[in-house]
Amino acid sequence: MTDALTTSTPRTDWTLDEIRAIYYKPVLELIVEAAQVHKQFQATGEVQVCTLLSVKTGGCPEDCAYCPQAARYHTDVPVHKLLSNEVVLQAAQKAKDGGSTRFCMGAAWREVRDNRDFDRVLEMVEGVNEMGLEVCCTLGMVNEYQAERLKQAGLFAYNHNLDTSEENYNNIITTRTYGDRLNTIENVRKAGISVCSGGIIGLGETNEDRIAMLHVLSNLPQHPESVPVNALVPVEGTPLAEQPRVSVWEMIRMIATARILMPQTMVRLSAGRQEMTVTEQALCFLAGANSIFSGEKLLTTPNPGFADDQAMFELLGLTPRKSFKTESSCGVIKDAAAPVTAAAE
Ligand code: SAM
Ligand code: DTB
Ligand code: SF4
Repeated sequence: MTDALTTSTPRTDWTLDEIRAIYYKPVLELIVEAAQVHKQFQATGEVQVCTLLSVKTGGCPEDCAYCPQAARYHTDVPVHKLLSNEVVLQAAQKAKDGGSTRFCMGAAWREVRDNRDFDRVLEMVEGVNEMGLEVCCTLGMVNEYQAERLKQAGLFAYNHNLDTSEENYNNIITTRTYGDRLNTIENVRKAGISVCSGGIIGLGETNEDRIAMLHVLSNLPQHPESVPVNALVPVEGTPLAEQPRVSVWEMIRMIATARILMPQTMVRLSAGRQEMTVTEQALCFLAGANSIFSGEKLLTTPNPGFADDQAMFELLGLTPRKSFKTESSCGVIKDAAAPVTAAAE
């Protein structure tokens, strides 16, 4: 096995056994190893701050068992049509003022359609981009042409999660396939947009499912530039409402393993922070997480606000990562607006 510490090009040929050997290490040993990889490939102490906004909420035709926005489940999430450009830009400004450098717009869509709503989202992308924020979207499936239009409008990153393993996928979502997901990721990659793809733990999956998902992510032709690790936020009315919360040690294991497998990727400690103490989050940063969502809401559920996160950064000696830094050696994202990270130098 090639040691992640001695390679400069990220490996995309990890075997399941190699991943198992990392994932099942004694947790403190795993944290130390991930911290070493982190120190070598990333600017330690630097954390990217992203903010989410749900631009179109609820009423989604899909059956994702975790999701409060699926029309078929009876949750308290109010349905809302596409927000106006003005409201979105105001929210983006607020995020920027709060110290966020990436603004991610989410829509409860199965897929992008070539209609007026998409044209309006493209305008939002242009507007947010002009504000100097890294603009990201998560709109469901996209084809090559739509990905290209998003790129032209100035989209920096696109989020489309694998969510879980291929084996577990049908227990969670039946209205689209794993292949559909991979296809969208490929379309985004082809358009030259930064790929953000990760998953959720706490869905009732096994450790083997988590390992299998990390196997797919780390063996994509190019690693995603960012990998969000979400802890399920169980929402009343969804089929997974009664799932027990995952322990922080499980988050740490996922984060550390992702860090070792994908050294140059931003690993995002995503949903689930609201329930975590600062000490627990510190362990996640130590294990290689270097990105968070900040702002009082994720898409529909509560999340720590800017002031809380600022206090946490001060306490832990963390600094927010600047906008438009090179995220990896993949060469997709090139922007000289700010110096590159120590890791990429
Ligand atoms: N509709 C689009 C899609 O499914 O790609 C974009 C929005 S969707 C809400 C984005 C991601 O949020 C999902 O893929 C899932 O990983 C995550 N997510 C949704 N509900 C969640 C929950 N209750 N807990 C944790 N993560 C969740
Ligand atoms: C991601 O991986 N997590 C974010 C973002 N990408 C779009 C979404 C989390 C959603 C949590 C449930 C909610 O707030 O609705
Ligand atoms: Fe719809 Fe996305 Fe929620 Fe699935 S995760 S139900 S596609 S909004």
